[in-house]
Amino acid sequence: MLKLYHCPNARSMRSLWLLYELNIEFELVEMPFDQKFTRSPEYLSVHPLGRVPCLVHNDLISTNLVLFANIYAKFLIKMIN
Ligand SMILES: N[C@@H](CCC(=O)N[C@@H](CS)C(=O)NCC(=O)O)C(=O)O
Repeated sequence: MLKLYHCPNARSMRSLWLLYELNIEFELVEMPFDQKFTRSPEYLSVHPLGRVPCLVHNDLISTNLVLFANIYAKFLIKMIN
């Protein structure tokens, strides 16, 4: 299943909105918008720059909102249909 790492009040809100709009099933990992969390060793092992959004699907990790919005969403729609 897809997993979205998100912080409230960050640009990852757009990824969250997109997944809800597309009605895609995903697991939400929400953390405070605070470097104690975004730069924790645990999160840096997922996203080495410690940024959100981060979308994980199997071995594919998407860390760029623009890429995600323009390309990955289309890929996901095709994959799901
Ligand atoms: N290139 C990334 C940039 C992501 C980014 O800078 N996110 C900010 C939130 S808006 C972030 O994660 N900041 C947390 C930090 O720097 O600790 C994208 O377009 O998605």
